Amino acid sequence: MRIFYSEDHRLQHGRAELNDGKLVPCFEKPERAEIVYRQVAAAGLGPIQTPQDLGEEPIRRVHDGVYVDFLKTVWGRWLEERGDYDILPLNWIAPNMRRRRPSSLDGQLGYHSYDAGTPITAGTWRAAYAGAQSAANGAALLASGAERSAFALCRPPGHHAGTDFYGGYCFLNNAAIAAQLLRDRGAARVAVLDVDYHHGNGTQEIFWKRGDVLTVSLHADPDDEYPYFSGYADEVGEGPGEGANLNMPLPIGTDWASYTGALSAALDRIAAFGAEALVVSLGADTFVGDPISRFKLQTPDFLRLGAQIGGAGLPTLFVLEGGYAVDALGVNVANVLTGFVGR
Ligand code: SP5
Ligand code: ZN
Repeated sequence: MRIFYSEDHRLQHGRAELNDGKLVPCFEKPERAEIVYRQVAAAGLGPIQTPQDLGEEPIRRVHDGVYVDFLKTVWGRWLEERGDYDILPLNWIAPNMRRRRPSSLDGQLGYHSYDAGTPITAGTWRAAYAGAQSAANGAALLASGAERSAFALCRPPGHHAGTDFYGGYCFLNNAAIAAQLLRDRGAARVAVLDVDYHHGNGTQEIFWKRGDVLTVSLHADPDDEYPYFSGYADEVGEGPGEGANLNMPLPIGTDWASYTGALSAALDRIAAFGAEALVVSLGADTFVGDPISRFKLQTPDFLRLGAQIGGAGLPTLFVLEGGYAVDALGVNVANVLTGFVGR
């Protein structure tokens, strides 16, 4: 299994996010990718390489150009107008307000975001860009037929980022970029399976009206968990995309015994769809020890999770998403990949 990793992820190191009414140190921090790197190397999972630069085109295939330009330039504008501290938005659009893009910095920050937990720093664009390149490289490798599986060790994560918005620690939707690249390089139908604890609302939004990319997400019930306003079972897609989105909200406290049945149903749907390639949004925040999540998967369960996904028999790209119990994150992620390759 080929692994793609860029050290540029370190350029994203936000100081604080808003949690329980306090600014607390960011859960999404560089140590996450470092420990995953060490564990996949230790597990002998495959050669690890720095991604080739495929440019902005694969990113612009799923993200709005105005949004990409905003991400590239917002730090410079902020530094000049405000100063050298992390950017957090503080104004959003309520119902009956206008979805009109203001010219001001604060207006645009609110327009392009949806939470106060996702700081933009000096290196955010470069880090997110490098992560997107890892995902695009993994997809290109699968599309070439040279490998049946790959792992994009992306940081920051991506599945909460939509066409023109960021949030949930995500700026560029790495999994969506990979799925689109697989489509562009010949796969007629692609499935995205999201096993992160949180609903992959960005991925859902990007492919909402598309019938060629099936999006399936297993996650904590949004009635009681972030992102709250997306991820319900009755969200099925629209137009040509109707029926090509499947949400499986699961109760707080879900353990492997109940998770595996839901995963089996998700994989059945992917098989019925006729996907030629699979992108897995791999969050390990379903782990019992995760500091911000409330599922109960144990470390050996991640081997089972990987093996079950491997049973689908599809060319598969894993893309790293969440997981905040840093000490266990490396082993949990490596276990998924080890289970998948069948060792
Ligand atoms: C990629 C990913 O996993 N993003 C997750 C973003 C979650 N952001 C909201 C976290 C709020 C945690 N609040 C926990 C309260 C515990 N008292
Ligand atoms: Zn998550």
